[in-house]
Amino acid sequence: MRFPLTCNLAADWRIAVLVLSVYSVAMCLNMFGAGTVTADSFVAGDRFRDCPVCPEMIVVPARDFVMGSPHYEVGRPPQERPPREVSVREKFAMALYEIKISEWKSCASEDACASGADIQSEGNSEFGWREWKRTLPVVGISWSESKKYTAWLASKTGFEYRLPSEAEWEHAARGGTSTGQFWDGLEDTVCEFANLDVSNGCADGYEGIAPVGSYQANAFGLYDMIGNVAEWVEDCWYEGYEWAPTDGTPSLRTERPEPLAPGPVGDCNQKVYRGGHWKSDLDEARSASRAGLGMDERSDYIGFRIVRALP
Ligand SMILES: [Ca+2]
Ligand SMILES: [Ca+2]
Repeated sequence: MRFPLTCNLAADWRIAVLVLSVYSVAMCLNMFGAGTVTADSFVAGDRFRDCPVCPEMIVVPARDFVMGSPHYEVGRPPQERPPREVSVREKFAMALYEIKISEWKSCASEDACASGADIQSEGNSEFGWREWKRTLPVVGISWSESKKYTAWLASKTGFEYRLPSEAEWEHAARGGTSTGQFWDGLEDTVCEFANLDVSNGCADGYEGIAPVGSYQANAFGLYDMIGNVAEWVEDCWYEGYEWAPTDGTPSLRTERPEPLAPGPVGDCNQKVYRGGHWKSDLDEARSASRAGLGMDERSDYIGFRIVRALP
C-alpha cells in the first residue's frame, strides 16, 4: 500500500509547514510586542525592541530609593531638597540611549514629528537639529515636540510610551547608587562614564555631543544618563520636593495642598530636564541635579529619552 504512505508523508509535510508558519508568526508577534507578553515575563536587564524603527529598550527594576540630594551633600541647591523616600512600584522599560537623530527621523518621515520647515527659519539644518552621525542623539527638540514622538510610538505599537517621570528618571540614573554620580565620583574616572565639558579634562575626542553609548553604562545598563545631552522628563517645574509625589508618578501640581502650606508652587509652563550635558561641569552632572525650561523652548543641550510601561 504505497499510495496511502505517500499521502501520509505529504500530509505530514504540510502539517509541519503549517505548524512552522504558525510558530513563526507567533514569534514575530512576540518580537514586536503584540503577543501575550506580560510584565511578569520581563526581568530587569531584559532588552527588546517593539518595532524595527523603535528605540531599543531595557527593563529597569522597581525599587525604593532616596530622591534628591542627601543631607551630607552640603550646599546643594534647594530645588533638590528635601531628600525623600520614593517608591517606584512597577518595573518599566527605558530606552538604552538618548533618542537618536535617526529615530526622530522615522517619526518625522511619517509627519508625526517636526521635520524642518518651521524650525528651518531658526537657521538650523534641514531637520532643525545638528546633523552629524546618525548615531548622535537628537537635540533642539522642545518638551512639547518630544511628547509627539512618544504619542507616535504609542500609536505605532499599541504600548504606553511616554516621557519618564522625574522620579523614574532619577531612579534609573542612580542605578542603585546614592552617590552624586553613578560611578565612584573620583575625578580621574569621570571621562569613562560621561561626556561633559572639556573643563573636566577629558581627552575623549568629543568637545560637543558624542554618539550615544560612547561611555560606560550604569548598573542598570543605561548609557549617558549623566552628560551628553540633558533629557526632558514629564514633570512640571517646581523649586523643591515638598509636595512632590512619593509613588514614582510625575509632579503635576500647580497649587499647594492647603493655601497656607509652605513650599513651592509648580509651574506647568516649564518642564524639568535632567542629567546635565556636554557643556556641564561635574557639579551640574549629578543624579540629583535638576533644571527647568519652558515647554516649547529648544536647546542644543537638551534631547530626551523615553520609557514604556510593561503591561
Ligand atoms: Ca567630552
Ligand atoms: Ca544624557
